[in-house]
Amino acid sequence: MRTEMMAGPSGNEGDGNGAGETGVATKTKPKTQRPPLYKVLLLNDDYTPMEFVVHVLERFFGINHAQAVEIMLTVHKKGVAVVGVFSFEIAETKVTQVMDYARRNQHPLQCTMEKE
Ligand code: TYC
Repeated sequence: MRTEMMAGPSGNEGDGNGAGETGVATKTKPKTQRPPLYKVLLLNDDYTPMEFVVHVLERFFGINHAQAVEIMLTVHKKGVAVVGVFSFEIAETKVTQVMDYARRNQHPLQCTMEKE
C-alpha cells in the first residue's frame, strides 16, 4: 500500500482562509491485487509427431490451425515455447490434460508450467 501526499494548490495547505488548517492532506491509494500468472510451456522431443502437437494446441488451448503450426515449429526449432499464460489452477489443468493425452497416445510430449 502506497501513501501519497498532496501539498500546495491541490492540498489543503496554505489556502489562506485563516481557518487554522495547517496539516498536509494524505491520501491512501487502494492497490488492486492481481493473481499470480503462470506460463504453460511445451517442450520439444524427437518422437512426437508434428501433427499431434498441432492438434494438442488446437484442442486444449483453443489456438487456430495456422498459429498452432507456428507455435509447434517454434518448439521444434528452439526447444520450448510459451503456449499460454493462466492462473495457477487453469495452468495446472492444461498441463495435466496435455500430459494425460500425450501419454494415452504413447507420445513423450512434455508440458510444464512456471511462474511468470
Ligand atoms: N520434434 C518433433 C518432430 O520432429 C516435433 C515436435 C514439435 C515435438 C513440438 C514436440 O513440443 C513439440 N517430430
